[in-house]
Amino acid sequence: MEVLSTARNICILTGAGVSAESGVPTFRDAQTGIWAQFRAEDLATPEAFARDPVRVWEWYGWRRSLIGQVEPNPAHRALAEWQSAFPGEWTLITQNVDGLHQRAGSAEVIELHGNILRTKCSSEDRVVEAWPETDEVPPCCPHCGAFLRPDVVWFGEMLPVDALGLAAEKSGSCDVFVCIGTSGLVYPAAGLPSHAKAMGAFLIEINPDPTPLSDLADTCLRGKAGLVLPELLASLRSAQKQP
Ligand code: BJW
Repeated sequence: MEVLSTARNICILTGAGVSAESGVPTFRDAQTGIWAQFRAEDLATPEAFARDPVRVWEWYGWRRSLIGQVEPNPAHRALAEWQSAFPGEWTLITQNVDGLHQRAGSAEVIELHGNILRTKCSSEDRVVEAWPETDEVPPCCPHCGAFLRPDVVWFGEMLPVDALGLAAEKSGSCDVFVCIGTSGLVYPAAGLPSHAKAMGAFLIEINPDPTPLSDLADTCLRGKAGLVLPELLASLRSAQKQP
């Protein structure tokens, strides 16, 4: 694709679809999605944690162990290879909390919704690396005694200010913006593609299914990220070899 071979500044936004082929369920698939089986209001809001911290802590423990058993897939690896070979400015923004981009070798990943593998204090917001062994569920912050919680962004919570600011800045200055495996329903992340487009970027969507972003996109590549991205990378490499 010519626009990608000539781009100087590329910005990528990924969502749960990129990790689907690793075996991590997406959120909104009608059959297998997390929200098809669990209610977000019961598990992914500050109010849910206040009501039932044990349930929320244990549910995240289950998801963390699931993620611990999977591996990055060809989509994660293709993005890491693309980044390391790219001569210009490259930005990878993810809504995913699973750390699979980093495990595949991507650097400086902007995590908009946190990381499920980190834990933070529910009162002071600071990341806590270790806490005394305990039978308490959830365990308590060793500094202030408040419950510990996963370092993810729940509905109704602000996104990390630095990450969102950097994501908005990079989206607004790229030549090409590529949305991969996201339903484009959750804001403010879902506003980044239209921001990029309004600032002049060429918008590409990679997703097997249409989304609200599809009408805005200049090109839609319909297919699984684990197939489309390695093919795209191979065609960019062969275009580079042409005299
Ligand atoms: C494939 C594939 C394959 C499958 N290859 N593709 C403006 C308008 C309307 C509402 C709002 C608004 N602004 C804010 C809101 C409210 C809310 C929101 O957006 N709600 C909407 C759902 C209506 N937003 C918030 O609450 C956010 N906070 C906020 O705005 O704060 C403001 C504030 C101001 C002042 C005071 C306080 C606050 C926070 C949002 C946090 C989202 N959190 C979650 C959970 C993270 C933790 C956890 O994992 O438990 O983040 S929800 C979930 O959705 C998760 C995801 O990151 C996020 C996005 O989902 P994603 O990645 O798009 O996944 P899916 O499943 O939706 O889609 C997968 C796609 O992949 C599909 O399209 C498939 O087709 C595709 N696919 N296989 C490629 N192989």
